[in-house]
Amino acid sequence: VEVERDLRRAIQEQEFELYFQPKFCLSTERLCGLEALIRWQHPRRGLVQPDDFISVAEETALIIPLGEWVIRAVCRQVVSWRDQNLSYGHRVAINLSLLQVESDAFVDTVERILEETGAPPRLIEFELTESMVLRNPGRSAKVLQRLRKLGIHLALDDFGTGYSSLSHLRQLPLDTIKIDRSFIQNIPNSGEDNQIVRMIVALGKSAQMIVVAEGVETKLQKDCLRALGCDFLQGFLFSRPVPRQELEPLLLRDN
Ligand code: G
Ligand code: G
Ligand code: MN
Ligand code: NA
Repeated sequence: VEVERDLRRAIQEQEFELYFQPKFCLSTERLCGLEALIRWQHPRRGLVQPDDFISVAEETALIIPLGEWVIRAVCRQVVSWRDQNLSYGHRVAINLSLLQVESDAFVDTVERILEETGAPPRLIEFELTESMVLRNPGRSAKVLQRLRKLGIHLALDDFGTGYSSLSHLRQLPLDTIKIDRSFIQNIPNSGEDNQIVRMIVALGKSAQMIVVAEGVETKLQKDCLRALGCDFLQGFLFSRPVPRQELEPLLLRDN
């Protein structure tokens, strides 16, 4: 209850900030996209990580206004980078919660934010998890199709940790799959995990999807992923999530 009140106040006071984690393209060896990750700049507690407040926001439905703030902030940021000639063309991924996707107003809200900010939809990506889309596959497919029609890219996050059947996956209009970091952790030493990654890459390729590896921390993992045919990687090896001020020099260098 305490946290809920605090969170409600923080949404009003706009105490949140976006960090950005770059993605790296294995073929061009360049930065090729970003994931937006929310942080709470708390007046007393300092920087609070999402694991410490997203679940409360979900339980209290505050994720609806908070999630809307994230989408609007990313859209504004994309436009601001374009106007500064910084990083025009790097897509920014936004994590969604189940409650957002299940709310009736979601797609309309997204459409309104795109219009209001003038952000090009092709520079926006939504990340959803398997459990989110499989709870109600029929309905999810409809929501995802509407989003995709707007021109937004769609990614399946933490892939491999859920129970997606291939037939369900094929019915969803996805552009990208992100291999969960638990499968990346022990490559190249674990033959079993190498095989799993190889299978996910093959699955993604067969559906013309971009395959991203998450949680890449070592050069050995990177080389292994390149050999396995993965497209992009994301992880501490290339960059941690960083605030805008630290990101912009990287974008400039990349331009
Ligand atoms: O940034 P970090 O790696 O600590 O993120 C921890 C978790 O919080 C991740 O699972 C991430 O998906 C989630 N998360 C980060 N930002 C957001 C957000 O804006 N919305 C939602 N729903 N989840 C987020
Ligand atoms: O669930 P999701 O994939 O959205 O979570 C993103 C989270 O993963 C963020 O909290 C981010 O800080 C974390 N992360 C990003 N790269 C790495 C990495 O290389 N290693 C580890 N352990 N965590 C990472
Ligand atoms: Mn994510
Ligand atoms: Na993930």
